[in-house]
Amino acid sequence: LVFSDDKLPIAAHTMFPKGFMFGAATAAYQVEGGWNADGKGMSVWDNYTHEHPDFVALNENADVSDDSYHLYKEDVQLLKTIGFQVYRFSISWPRVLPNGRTSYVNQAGIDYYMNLIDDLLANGIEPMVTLFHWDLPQALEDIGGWLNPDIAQLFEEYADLMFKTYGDKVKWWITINEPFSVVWFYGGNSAGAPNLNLHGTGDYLSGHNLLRAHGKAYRLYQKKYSHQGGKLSMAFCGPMCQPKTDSKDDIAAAERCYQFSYGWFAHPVFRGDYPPVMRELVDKNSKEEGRTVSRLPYFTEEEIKEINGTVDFFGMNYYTTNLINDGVIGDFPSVTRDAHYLTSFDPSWPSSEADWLKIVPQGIRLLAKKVKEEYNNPTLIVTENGYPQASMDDYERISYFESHFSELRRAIYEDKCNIIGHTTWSIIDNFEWRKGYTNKFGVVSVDFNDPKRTRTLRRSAEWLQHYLAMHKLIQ
Ligand code: BGP
Repeated sequence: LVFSDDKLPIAAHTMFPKGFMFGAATAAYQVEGGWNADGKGMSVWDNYTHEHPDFVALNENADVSDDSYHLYKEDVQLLKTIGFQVYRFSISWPRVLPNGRTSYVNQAGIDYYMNLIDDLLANGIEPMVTLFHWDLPQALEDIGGWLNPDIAQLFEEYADLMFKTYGDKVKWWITINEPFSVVWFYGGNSAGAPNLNLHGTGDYLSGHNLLRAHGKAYRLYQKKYSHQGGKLSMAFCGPMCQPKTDSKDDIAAAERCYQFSYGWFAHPVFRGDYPPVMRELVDKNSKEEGRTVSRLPYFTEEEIKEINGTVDFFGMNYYTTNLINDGVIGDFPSVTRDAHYLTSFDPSWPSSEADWLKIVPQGIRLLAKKVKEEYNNPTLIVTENGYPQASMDDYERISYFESHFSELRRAIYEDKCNIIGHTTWSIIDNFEWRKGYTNKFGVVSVDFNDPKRTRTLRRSAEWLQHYLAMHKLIQ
């Protein structure tokens, strides 16, 4: 595309503002493979998929996956070809610290990420690094994982090493990816490893320690590494919670749904404690169950000081919207029982190849607006957003991006949300957790039957290439 500035083919307001960053995202366990290469330790996902192969669709695991451990240079070239400016990837904690602890460092793992970062920078792509995207070292799961309060300090020590090693090159850090997903791996809806079923207790306890870990890592960065000038956040998640009807009860239920997902983690880091409605309901239910202590732990004064004000931007993962109404299923303790809401989909929302992902573009705008109102218009980056479609002619994915970009621009121009970037999930097809390789989120397809894991651009990659070229013209 060669347009000179004064011949921009489309009106400026149909584009994103100057400086808006486009990128793509992946996570270590989902793309790297090399599960035991060069001294890497075992993660909970390695362990769980080996011990329970039927946990994942078609009994797959990510032992090899995209083999990005060996083929990362191909990924970087793909990012460059499409025109992405940012690559959000995660570090595998057990690849750099096989036992989870800094007492033994795997130099080959350290080198791998250094090479990846250097290759990105050499190609003009900015790294955005997630420290924990679900592949906890098995050695730490063996001592209780996120249920063990000691994990906060172990995470801080791991983060310290990462900031020290990569911090002069990495300016964007995400401590924890989707803490609201992680809690289900302990609280039980069989979503992921270690797949514990501690309903209504393990979820709150793991969430508590995730927040403590994040707080410690943030404070450490402030104290020791602020000269590096980086920005830190979490990648928060949930569906957009839309009231099913206009009734007062459903509106309140949708609000509870938000506070028990995004709010669970965002409220503490922006405001210093759990959302009041969460505190109130879990305390009340715990009492009614005859417990002397609440299932939702309390932060100490010191922890509140440590956690309050520990995000430099809001990392927002948005895929879809749920309809929410007031109601409850079951009578045993659980998060959804505490939150007292039921979910459904509007039958008019088109479905994707993943049953949980309905296409609701306006949800991304409504969610951004909600975040603006809740936390005083923070800087916001859409850290994940994407669509599963296997076809090489993936026009539905193009339409998904087109419509979501359009709603995001409305959030920026009309609602005045401070949104500065978007990273697509994902650059390549990868191991989608329990769905294995059956859901394909890549704008680039990968042939998993081919030992070379050949990567081929889909139509959506070509569309993005043009879109991003256009975006660059106004920079
Ligand atoms: C997000 C995760 C990603 C990615 C994505 C797609 O929740 O952060 O790692 O996997 O969901 O969804 P799924 O893998 O469930 O199909």
